[in-house]
Amino acid sequence: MNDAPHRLETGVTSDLSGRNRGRPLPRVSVIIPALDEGRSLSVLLPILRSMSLGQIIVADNGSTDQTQQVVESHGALWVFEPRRGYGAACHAGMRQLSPTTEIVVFLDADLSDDPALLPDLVEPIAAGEYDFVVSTRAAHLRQPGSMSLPQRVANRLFPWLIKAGWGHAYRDMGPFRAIRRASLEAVDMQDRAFGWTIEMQIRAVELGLGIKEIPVPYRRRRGRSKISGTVLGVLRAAYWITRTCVWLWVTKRRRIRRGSST
Ligand SMILES: Nc1nc2c(ncn2[C@@H]2O[C@H](COP(=O)(O)OP(=O)(O)O)[C@@H](O)[C@H]2O)c(=O)[nH]1
Ligand SMILES: [Mg+2]
Repeated sequence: MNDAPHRLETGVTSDLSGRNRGRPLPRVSVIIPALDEGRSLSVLLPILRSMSLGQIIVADNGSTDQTQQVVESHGALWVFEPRRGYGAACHAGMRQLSPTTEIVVFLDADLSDDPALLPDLVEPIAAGEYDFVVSTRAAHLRQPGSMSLPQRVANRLFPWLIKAGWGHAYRDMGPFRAIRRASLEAVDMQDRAFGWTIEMQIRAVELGLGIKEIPVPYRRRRGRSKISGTVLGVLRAAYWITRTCVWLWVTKRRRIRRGSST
């Protein structure tokens, strides 16, 4: 705890890199969906390597930059997934999980989230208190410009929809999240596109998982946005998130009619 704090670009400080030092996390594996993120991965991967995680898996849908070389040169596992999409990449990463993995962390490659906070997400699960820990991009910790307008709208609208449809009040849909492996398997993720984060959150509610939200700082991404920073990306994400909500709602109604709970 006396180690020099890790200073974020937001000006917020966190001493978690110090807290983690000397405490390996061999049963924790991190999955990073990445598309042309070689530059940010060259900063992100050494930080993750210093945490002695079980596996660092980077799932790539055909980057044309140095992503593969950067991943391999940092001793992480590069996984190629021919089908485009955030969910397809995360799913490809899940297929590579080692049998010893007990907690799975999902983290974007763009350095918007501070990887030094990983132990904060993992600890409530390791302690047996929760099954699913989601980051909340807290307004007071956000670097100006780190979230686009569509992202800010989505981060109000969709949690409201989840509250209306499933009764659980999430504050956000932060991509940085940790989940017990057994819970992830029970969740049985179906989305292969951009409904991935909301599907996990809704299914976690349906399954009655212990859910915790942790406020985190959020920084302006490095490199070019693939989702919320482009018109096509926003339309695609809005379509898939809405489609996922509708599909889960219909499935839930059918289950209720059949009289089964999950
Ligand atoms: N493998 C893969 N990764 C993707 C895809 N789209 C986005 N990503 C990655 O998913 C993360 C989030 O994407 P990003 O562009 O930051 O979205 P934003 O935060 O909404 O602007 C980043 O690590 C991207 O590289 C995709 O189709 N395939
Ligand atoms: Mg991003």
